[in-house]
Amino acid sequence: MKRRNLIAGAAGLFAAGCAKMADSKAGQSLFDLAENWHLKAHRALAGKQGLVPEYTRDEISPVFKGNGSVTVDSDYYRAQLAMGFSDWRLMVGGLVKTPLILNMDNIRKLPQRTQITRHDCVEGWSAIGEWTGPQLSLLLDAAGVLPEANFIVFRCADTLYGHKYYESIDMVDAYHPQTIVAHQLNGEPLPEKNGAPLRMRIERQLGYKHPKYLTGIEAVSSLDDIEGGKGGFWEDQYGYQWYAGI
Ligand SMILES: Nc1nc2c(c(=O)[nH]1)N[C@H]1C(S)=C(S)[C@@H](COP(=O)(O)O)O[C@H]1N2
Ligand SMILES: [Mo]
Repeated sequence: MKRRNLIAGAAGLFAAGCAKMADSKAGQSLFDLAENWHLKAHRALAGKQGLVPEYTRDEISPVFKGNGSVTVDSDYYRAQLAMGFSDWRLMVGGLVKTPLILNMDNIRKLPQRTQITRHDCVEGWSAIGEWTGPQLSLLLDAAGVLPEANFIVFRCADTLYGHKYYESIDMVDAYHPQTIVAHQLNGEPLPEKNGAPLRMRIERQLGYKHPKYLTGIEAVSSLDDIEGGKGGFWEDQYGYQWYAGI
């Protein structure tokens, strides 16, 4: 509850809309009940999860290569890049009580987690990097994920081989303590090739599950109607596994 209070201010400030359900008193108490039940279920899940190994600064790879999209081919992105992403917007929506729109400043002002982890790509390379950003659970709690949400979908700005990049994870990974919305790599703002200005780190999953150029976070009940229906770009186009646990 304390953690909720910590960011309640931020959530109020950036609320993109208001939840109709919360209007009536009866609706509100029902809502609180459902929400608290859901929150407790998520917390119980998070508590059971192990952390992946974290490394020391001297183990950081000298080069963290860019893979897949290494930029975004749009005027909007070029303009954003030129002005240091001061106007970039991250939407948090879908099955949530209060949709949020956050800018980079909002994201940098949230409590941060820094972790030095190993990235493993299915193409056969790995790299160790230090990532910084708020835990995804903070944003989800600020928006108030509704009980019927089963997955979190990540929307990206880039198109790869003619298709929009996107990804999705279950609630266990969404609330995992090492799942963060990263805006820094090795103490610097994210380089363009690594997903500037925002990319997910979902540390118990393979590289393709870490979406770069993040524009939206969406809580959904099912993945069937999202893009190709298999939960991600590689899953839809090339039959990769949706669950890519390491
Ligand atoms: N938006 C977006 N996210 C993406 C990709 C991409 O092409 N577009 N490639 C994925 C793959 S396969 C890997 S291995 C990592 C690469 O991250 P890096 O460029 O920081 O090395 O990003 C993942 N996330
Ligand atoms: Mo990858």
